[in-house]
Amino acid sequence: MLKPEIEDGEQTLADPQFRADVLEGLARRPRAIPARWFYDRRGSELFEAITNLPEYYPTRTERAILETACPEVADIVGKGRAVVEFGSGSSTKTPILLEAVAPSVYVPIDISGDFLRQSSKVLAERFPDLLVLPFEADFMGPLSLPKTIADTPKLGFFPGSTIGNMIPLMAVDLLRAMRGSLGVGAILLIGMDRIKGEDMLLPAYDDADGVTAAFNLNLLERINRELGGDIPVEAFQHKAVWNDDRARVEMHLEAVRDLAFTVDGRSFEMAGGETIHTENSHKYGVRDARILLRAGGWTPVAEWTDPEGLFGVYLAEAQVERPAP
Ligand code: AVI
Repeated sequence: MLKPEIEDGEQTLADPQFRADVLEGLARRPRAIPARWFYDRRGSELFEAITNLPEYYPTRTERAILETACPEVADIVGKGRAVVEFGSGSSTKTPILLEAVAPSVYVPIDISGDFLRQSSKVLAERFPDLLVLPFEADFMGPLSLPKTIADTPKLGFFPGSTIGNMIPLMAVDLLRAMRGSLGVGAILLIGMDRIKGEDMLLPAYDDADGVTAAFNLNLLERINRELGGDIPVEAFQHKAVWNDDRARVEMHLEAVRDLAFTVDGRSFEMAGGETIHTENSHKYGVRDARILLRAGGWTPVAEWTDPEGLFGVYLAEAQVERPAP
């Protein structure tokens, strides 16, 4: 049993952006709340549990690919780069890369300062000779990286297919922003989950033990706790669907009956069967991934997959732009 972050009855000070996103998202049609709000302490623990589920193939598959790919990455990019990881979290994949490319500096970027300091400490202990410079920031916006690494060639690292949680418009914006932060000549190592059959995709987002359901429903519990809501959580069910047109798995919270609730003093009504859209997880075929990278200003230079072709890891370079043929 995972321990809840805050005991029942205790209320925390809400992030104003969380309040705004929830109130606006519940009022609009279709209703939708950004997936970034899943990750309070409990949500992060549940996500960690998801990554170990038998149905959730992406984490173990990408880790296995990186074991093979990282020594080859080192051959291509050389040693001594500054590794900049976007949304470092508590990744178990980072040591695989650090072992292989022997960076001079490691810069993990994360919006959650606590999490960042904790995971940086663990890494610094494991790599005592490595300079670790944690950087607390929202990597979706423009970044000015520490001056210490201004003249060091950069290797960006963005594993986990987190790019898939953005609609393509935002994904391209992010790739361009990364290019701007890391500069021309930088290299990016990025993971993207591939398109595959629903028989494999849907269980990955709707597991038999209900961990993903708990992860999704925790958003409602967080709203109740932090925004003074009275949403009847038991009247919602987790739903995962494959949207073939957009090549993405969508997660929704579906009202199982007509219901009414308040959040932050605002009243909402939902009919039975209506949903709140909570996450998109886009999947990219090999060519889709290459086009996405190029649209974001990155030229693919190498790629790896697993024997079943479930997941893709791509190495791309921020080359000088050549807009016309
Ligand atoms: C973090 N992200 C890449 C996960 C995914 O697969 O889209 C989040 C997740 N949602 C449900 N399960 C996992």
